[in-house]
Amino acid sequence: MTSLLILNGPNLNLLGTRQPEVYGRTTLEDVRRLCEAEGARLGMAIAFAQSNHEGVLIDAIHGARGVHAGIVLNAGAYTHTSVALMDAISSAAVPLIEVHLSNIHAREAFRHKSYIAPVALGQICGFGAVGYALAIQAFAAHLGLQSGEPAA
Ligand code: CA2
Repeated sequence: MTSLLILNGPNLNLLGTRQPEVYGRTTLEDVRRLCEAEGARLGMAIAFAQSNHEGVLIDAIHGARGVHAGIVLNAGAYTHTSVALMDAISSAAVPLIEVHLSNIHAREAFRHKSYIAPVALGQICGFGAVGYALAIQAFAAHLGLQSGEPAA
């Protein structure tokens, strides 16, 4: 079965517990369940991980090669700083979709820069946890999988 890795970066373990005005009340466990449900609907296995450590995220990206058909990455604040993550994505050569809960382009200027975007298939931001489901749908289309829904 086609498999996707959903990878979450620093502080996202706190989702739903702090700053609900920015990130909502959905927890990371809720996001995991949403991703697993969307994967099941579209016929894809979902692996889900979170780390606060840049090197652990890099190892996960390297380890995805030959194991997962794609990666959905919310790199958190490393998005705006990490050339190392960008290089890992380039060298692993596993298709990747960048996701953010918030609309990073409507926030502080330092969040407008993404080191991930140039090496990603695309970026989804501003739709909260739904963005993860949209990224899984985008992978289903990109990989040429059936939606599971009867044609209209
Ligand atoms: O909007 C996103 O998904 C972000 O990746 C979230 C990052 C932020 O640095 C990016 O600019 C945009 C922050 C993740 C921290 O998550 C928290 C969640 C709840 C409480 C505190 C932090």
